[in-house]
Amino acid sequence: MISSTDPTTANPIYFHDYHPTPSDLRAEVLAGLAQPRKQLSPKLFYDAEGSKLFDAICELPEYYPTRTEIAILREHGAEMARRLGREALLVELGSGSSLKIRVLLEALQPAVYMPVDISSEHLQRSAQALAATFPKLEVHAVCADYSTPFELPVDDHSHPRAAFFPGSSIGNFEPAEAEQLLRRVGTILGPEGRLLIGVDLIKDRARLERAYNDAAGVTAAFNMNLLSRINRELDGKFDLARFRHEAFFNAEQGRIEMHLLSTCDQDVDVAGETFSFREGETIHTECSHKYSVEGFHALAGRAGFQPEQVWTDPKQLFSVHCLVHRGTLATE
Ligand code: AVJ
Repeated sequence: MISSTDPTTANPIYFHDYHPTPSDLRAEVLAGLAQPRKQLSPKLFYDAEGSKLFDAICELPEYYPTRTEIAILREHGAEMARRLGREALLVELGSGSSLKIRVLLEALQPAVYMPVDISSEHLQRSAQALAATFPKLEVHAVCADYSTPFELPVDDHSHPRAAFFPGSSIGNFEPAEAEQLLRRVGTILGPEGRLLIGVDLIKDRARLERAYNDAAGVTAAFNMNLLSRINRELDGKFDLARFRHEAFFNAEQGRIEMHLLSTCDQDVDVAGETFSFREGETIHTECSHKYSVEGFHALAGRAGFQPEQVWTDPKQLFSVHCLVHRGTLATE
């Protein structure tokens, strides 16, 4: 553990590095492209360029989730803070949008803030910035992959425990994986710990599809950047003019799917291997699951959480849930 000695912040930042296994990009890409239905993980979107494009997506008029969630946090922050309790230990899963966490920190004023993020640089930068604005806050930055099991670096149960998982990031997981992830969050929180989680709501197809097919083409660029990244980092030979972005709502599965569609029959070399594409064949790059309030409550219940309160916006676009961890039956 390293504690920062930055003289500009009164409060020290403790940095806990669990050395999340550096994902082997080459192995992952080759395995994904070798599948009968080609697929790549949405985690791979977020190189420096992809992270910039994602920030731009959050500003798009069609992409309602970010601004709607922030509005819900602003409107109901005080009530959320009462639910989560005074002097809390607040864990944030993914240290993403700094604006959301700032709104919550202001309302909640926790004793300890513990962002968990896989990217060491991003984590250290945002932890420093937050420590500077909230000088009374004890900050423990944890570099870890929250999609795999890990323990908190403190064993102190004197604070009520709370976790914040914004952005509908849970939507990237298949429902069974999402349940498993929530179970692990429950283990970290312990009995009576609370989870504040942002979940995008099922709504009319047109609005959902517009959010992933914006007029300015930023989402298309974000999706296509995965091919550029493979070209840059793995000596890939993707011709970007022969692929296009595709995003649609799969109503049966309740999710937006993003794909990269080959516009012709072609062979593409990547890292010394050749992959054939038929015209119209796709690489599936992302699932973004949407839930009704009831549907999400059912999932949370299976993971050992009991719904306490849910806040939505007037148009019912997005939901923020407060769930309390009750633990699961010993027989499970
Ligand atoms: C960060 C996974 C919540 O699914 O809406 C935005 C990512 N992809 N536009 C989402 C995303 C395309 C986003 N999540």
